Amino acid sequence: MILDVEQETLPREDLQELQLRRLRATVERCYHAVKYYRDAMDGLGVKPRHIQSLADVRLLPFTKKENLRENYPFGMFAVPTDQVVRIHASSGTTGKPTVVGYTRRDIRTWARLMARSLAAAGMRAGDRLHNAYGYGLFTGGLGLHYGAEELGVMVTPISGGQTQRQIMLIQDFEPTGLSCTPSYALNLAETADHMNVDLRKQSLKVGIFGAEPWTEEMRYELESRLGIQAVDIYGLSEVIGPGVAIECLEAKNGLHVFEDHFLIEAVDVNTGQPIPYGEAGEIVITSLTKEAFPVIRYRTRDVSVLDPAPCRCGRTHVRMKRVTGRTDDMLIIRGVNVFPSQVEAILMQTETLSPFYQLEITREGNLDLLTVNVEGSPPLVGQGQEAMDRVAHKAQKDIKDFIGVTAKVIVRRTSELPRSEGKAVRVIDHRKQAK
Ligand code: DLL
Repeated sequence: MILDVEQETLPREDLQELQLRRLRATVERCYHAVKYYRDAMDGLGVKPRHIQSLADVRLLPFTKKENLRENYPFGMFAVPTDQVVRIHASSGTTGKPTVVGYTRRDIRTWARLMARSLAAAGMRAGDRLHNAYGYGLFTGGLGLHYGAEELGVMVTPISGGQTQRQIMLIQDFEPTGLSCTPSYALNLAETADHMNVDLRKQSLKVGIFGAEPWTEEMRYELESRLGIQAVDIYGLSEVIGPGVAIECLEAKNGLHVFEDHFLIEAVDVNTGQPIPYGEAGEIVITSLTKEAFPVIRYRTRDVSVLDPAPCRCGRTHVRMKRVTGRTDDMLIIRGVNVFPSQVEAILMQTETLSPFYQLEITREGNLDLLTVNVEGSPPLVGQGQEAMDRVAHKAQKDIKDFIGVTAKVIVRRTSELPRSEGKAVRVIDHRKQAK
């Protein structure tokens, strides 16, 4: 059984009709139930009745992370708190977290979206999911969990950590699906190697990886080390959690956005003006069915490209290219913009390097220095320091040639860099810590 398949293959016109109906209802509700939205719309002179077509969404104000923070904790809720049955929150490295709420119906909607996500990844009732996304305020664990149960999949709610034990349980419970961050999947693969367990010979067939940027090179690495097909899943707590978009197993080429529940736009990061299909822009999302925490034109700060071309899987929903990173994760090193994932792609093309890496930024005088720490593969480390330095030098040159940024590459010995249990920390910015 593939759930709600008729929603995913709707002709565009029917889909847009549904979206408009839902958009109008959402705007109406936000205007009357949330002071923030009413004030913001009044400020622009926009009333709910002005929304006559989907393009009219552009009349509406953007919502930014700071607007959610200003209304901490429950000020953005569109229902009384006694109708809220669940809270999640994004970690908030600086100050207070961003709190989001769900009604009973929201939880149901989310579970169905996640069941559809798992179905798109090829999972079916009777399958088994090893769910190593973190449980707690983070939406990953419970999001995947409810979706698995909805689809009829047996789920192991293992969360992150205790990695050796996870390898044992994968052998014993014989899951067909693995869900976790790509960096944790790599940690699992390495731990299995240390335990002399060949994960390729185990039951796993599909990996559902997301919650952080990753590259095609990392996909190849994970697929070959785990003996699986890996698909990319995208979402954010402010919008619902995971369940906003996922790649289909058939094409594994861009993430289908669940457009019956989310209206998606790409805008210019600086001007907020719409960006045409096919060009990179900041993803902006309006929820179409959420009750407790609807969002209007939420600026995700994630950069992607939208592609409306039909997909071989038959879905008509627009696809977004994998997210290379958040605008606020973008490093500007001596005037050159660089996302950590671009560095990842280059490191992973170098066979003698391992996929474990971390970037450090320091300031010397007026200059920002980017240091790329990456572990060598065991055979390279075995050849000694000189060989490691040679590979470092080559990677440094590749980074300069392909990204245009000057970096210092240091090849480290095995296990010198931290292993991820959830979202990997890719950048340590000593400039910020010094402030
Ligand atoms: O990471 C929700 C999630 C859980 C998605 C499990 C997928 C799987 P937050 O903690 O609020 O929510 O972080 C959201 O993570 O704005 C992106 O910057 C980043 N992100 C999420 N998925 C991807 C992805 C969850 N597939 C933020 N590729 C988002 C790149 C991603 N970045």
